[in-house]
Amino acid sequence: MSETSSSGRPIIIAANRLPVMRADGGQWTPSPGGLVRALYPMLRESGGTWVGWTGEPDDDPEPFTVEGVDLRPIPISADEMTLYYEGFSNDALWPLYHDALRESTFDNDQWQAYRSVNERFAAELAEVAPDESVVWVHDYQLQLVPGLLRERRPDLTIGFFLHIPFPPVDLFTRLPWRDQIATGLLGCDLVGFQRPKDAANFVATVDQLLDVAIDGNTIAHGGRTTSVGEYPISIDVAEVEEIATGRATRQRTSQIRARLGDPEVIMLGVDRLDYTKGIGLRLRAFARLLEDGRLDPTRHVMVQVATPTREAVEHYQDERASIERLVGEINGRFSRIGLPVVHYLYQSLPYDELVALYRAGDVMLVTPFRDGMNLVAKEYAAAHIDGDGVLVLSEFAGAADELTDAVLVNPHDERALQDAIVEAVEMHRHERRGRMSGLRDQIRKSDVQGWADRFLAALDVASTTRKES
Ligand code: ADQ
Repeated sequence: MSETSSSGRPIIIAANRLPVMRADGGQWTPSPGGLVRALYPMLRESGGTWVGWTGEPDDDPEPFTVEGVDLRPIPISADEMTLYYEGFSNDALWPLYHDALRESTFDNDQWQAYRSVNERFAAELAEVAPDESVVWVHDYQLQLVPGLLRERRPDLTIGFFLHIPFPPVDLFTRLPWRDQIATGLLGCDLVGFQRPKDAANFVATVDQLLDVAIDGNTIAHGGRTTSVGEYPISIDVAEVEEIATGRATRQRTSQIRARLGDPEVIMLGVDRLDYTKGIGLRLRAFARLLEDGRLDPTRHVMVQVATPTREAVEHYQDERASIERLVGEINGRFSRIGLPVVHYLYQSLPYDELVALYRAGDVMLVTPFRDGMNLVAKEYAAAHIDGDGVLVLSEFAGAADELTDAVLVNPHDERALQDAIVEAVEMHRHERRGRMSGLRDQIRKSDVQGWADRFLAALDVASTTRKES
């Protein structure tokens, strides 16, 4: 880990959510998740701070400390949660940034709430950030924060990382508040994206919309510069491997296989229940393969775990209803008593259980229409310490740039998806092992700690460049 990346300066993280949750006894504990694990030790050592929402509407506790990290809650009301979070963030920006897979709602009240929550974050950051410190802002809910903060605190080094794709110019420019969002991001010294394509889309966007001069990955505007680059995020590989190696996990994996009736091939899907993830698509492909006799319900079963998410947003309610209808239809048609052919869980599972499932999965289906990165694909490869297992991966997931040993597929092409599933199911052991070894080599090269280190090192360079220019 290289705290040198920030030259020993304190780091302040801003994200929609704080990295802690209330345990059963009411005390705060760090939330599970790679991002928290990557950033927490660094914050502890740098005397850092995290600014974010507790996740409870109208919750406004005093600042507090967990394991040496200073936590600064930003209150968000129930109304703001509807307008800023469910509305502008997840019903305007999210679909627009994911290929406009659903129609965005553009509503001025939602925009005003987005702006006012972003202002609240910027005001808190301006107050807590020590002189010359480093502020790292995360994701699409907070795109105005860098600009608002730069106005108040020109001394700060400000970075931003977008976890989701940045759309092509023609989509982004649909946004009625496109200039404000683009200008907000230019408050940064460095804006980081998952893929080169996202960075290129952003550069083309500001070039079209704003008065800027572009030189490679540097954007000059109003007497300052902003650098742009790609920093593909990863997972805590060592942690997944450790869980996967454990005795309890091995036992649980065998138990899962037995409970599923010891089928020849277990196909697995693990996603937030989001319309970008292509869950219905893969279920339909599975059904078609059973119907055509290319798969056999007595030998091939599918497990789909879908995490509840954004349940108040209509597109999500529709997506859930459509997936659940599909699961019912497939099971009604192809299951036997006591042996469903699709096992569907609409639940969030503990990480240990997920890793046991990954290990049980012979074929992992990751088929999003569009995804910033997709960590599930990387977790699957990390969990397969046995060196076996096949990953079927959409070309439209950011992870496809790196995980080239997966069976890559265009999920919009139904026939190609069916063929990719059959290819994975029938793949010879030798080829499976060769591909899995390639996947595992790849993810070991860059874990989430390396990602954070690379971003912060580049941020350091970008802020030095800005100060010298
Ligand atoms: P997400 O869209 O949430 O993230 P993803 O990258 O797949 O998508 O991460 C999901 C995480 O949730 C994984 O770590 C997985 O283990 C966990 N998870 C999934 N289903 C679960 C379940 N049922 N129970 C418990 N945990 C579950 C956004 C972007 C992605 C980008 C990440 C990180 O949309 O493209 O990869 O941020 O930048």
